[in-house]
Amino acid sequence: MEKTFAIIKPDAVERRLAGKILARIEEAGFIVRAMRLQHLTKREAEGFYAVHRERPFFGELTTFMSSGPCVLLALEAPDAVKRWRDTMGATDPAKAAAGTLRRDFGESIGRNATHGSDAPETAAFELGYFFRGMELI
Ligand code: FUP
Repeated sequence: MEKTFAIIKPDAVERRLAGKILARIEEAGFIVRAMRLQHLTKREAEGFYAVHRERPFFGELTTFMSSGPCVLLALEAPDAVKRWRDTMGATDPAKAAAGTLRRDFGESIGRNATHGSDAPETAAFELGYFFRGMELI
């Protein structure tokens, strides 16, 4: 079993899609191991996305991610990192495959409903950024 880190982003929580997305997560075979609703501060969003700080969309991204509450999740499944990326689909909802969460629920490349770690090392950093060890046993 592997763990990955996921976010139901502010655009989806605001549109009351968190329940539908959680149902899709469970139907896709993931076990929810930790979960919390949290309205990130701008600084917390900047720390989370620090790898993107030189990108032109960094300001917009961190303003959006701190614009309302998110659902923070630790998901477990065999090959969870890749499986969750496949379940979400491509970053841009217009390019995401049919049946993926971003295709079904994303509004734009920025407001794309969900986040998922892109590699096991990233998942370790991101899980540790938001959850304490005791929450993940
Ligand atoms: P992903 O791993 O699919 O979330 O995509 P990236 O790591 O490339 O980008 C992180 C987030 O930045 C995306 F979820 C949305 C945002 N983004 C933009 O707003 N504009 C872009 O051109 C690229 C990404």
